[in-house]
Amino acid sequence: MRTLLVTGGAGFIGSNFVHLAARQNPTDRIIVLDKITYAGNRDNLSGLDVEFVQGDICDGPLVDELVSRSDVVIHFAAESHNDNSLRDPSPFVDTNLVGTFTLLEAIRRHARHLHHISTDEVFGDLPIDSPERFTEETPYRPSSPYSATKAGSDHLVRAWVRSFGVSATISNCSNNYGPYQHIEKFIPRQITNILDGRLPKLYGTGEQVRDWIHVDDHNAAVLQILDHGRMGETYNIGADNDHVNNRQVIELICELMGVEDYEHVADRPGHDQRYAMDSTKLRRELGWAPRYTDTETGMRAGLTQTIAWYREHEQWWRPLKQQVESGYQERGQ
Ligand code: NAD
Ligand code: TDX
Repeated sequence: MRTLLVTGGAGFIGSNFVHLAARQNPTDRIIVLDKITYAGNRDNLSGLDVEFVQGDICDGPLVDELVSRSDVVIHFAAESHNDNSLRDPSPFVDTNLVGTFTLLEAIRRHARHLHHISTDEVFGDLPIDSPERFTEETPYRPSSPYSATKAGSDHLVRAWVRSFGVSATISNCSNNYGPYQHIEKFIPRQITNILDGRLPKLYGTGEQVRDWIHVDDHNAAVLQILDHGRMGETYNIGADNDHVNNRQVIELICELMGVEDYEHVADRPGHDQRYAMDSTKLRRELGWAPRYTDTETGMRAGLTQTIAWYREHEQWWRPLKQQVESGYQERGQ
């Protein structure tokens, strides 16, 4: 029996992880540490037998006490939205850098294991038509305040491994979609726009490519790495969806929801063009494979399930909708 400390476990990916981990390993104890920022929701964990602590990963004494009672820390907590980081980078520096540093120091003191959740965005972007993919060896070249602070947090983890012998693994995953994703993000924003009678909003021409992966596939990989990953190693996670651009995703959502129109809105400044992950290492070493694979089968199935979830959980997203859209409207998006 292990005790898992899950930071950011009331957010999108973290709460899906807690649901999956509780199902897969019912004897594990789970503690969730979450500040409940605008992106967190305690109800995402309702019905689960977890210890929930509302608090900040930058709070040294609190983090120390929780780490001392845990065997493994799975670190999801972050400020996660690029558009917000362009408006105000300050909480990104606090949570993503100072928060990760605070956790690492507690993990070092108590000799626990850390799994750090990171992103493909640390590698920067590729040209739209490039056949290349990011590997674990690709040099870091982050573009936005969000991705720069995530890159910094990865560097901190590797430095603590090398300098202090901390036990840690890192995973860098591509864009996730699925239930409980905040409606500021691309896919749930468009689904809830349609449910709310608004037009879906595509930034610029929509040629940009994101390597979409269903959140359960991401979290299944994290569980594999926790159980079988090699100490100090990094694993890329991706589902080979790097042939689908934003325009095609919005058109697929429209098709699945029975509408035709969407509108082009102001582009994101410094918009990353293409992300594409090479997850060969994870597949070869740990035998992981995504269940939701290419556009025609996997992504269509994943989006259908996600659309149904937002349809059935209007009470979850409705209170957020007006404020999120007003914020975008102010920026012409
Ligand atoms: P999210 O914004 O939905 O959730 C973040 C959670 O962290 C929220 O519950 C929030 O309350 C909590 N939090 C924020 N600041 C905190 C703090 N100082 N102390 C404690 N809790 C705090 O984010 P997400 O999309 O679920 O992303 C989770 C992780 O996965 C992040 O590290 C992100 O960088 C990474 N990631 C996300 C994606 C994606 O597509 N969403 C892809 C790859 C990696
Ligand atoms: O309304 C929109 N219209 C639109 O065209 C929004 C919100 C986004 N977009 C575009 C911008 C991106 O090219 O869709 C793409 C996806 O946008 P986001 O959902 O904001 O994701 P992205 O910026 O790619 O970052 C995501 O993936 C990597 C997560 O938010 C990060 O946390 C993760 O690290």
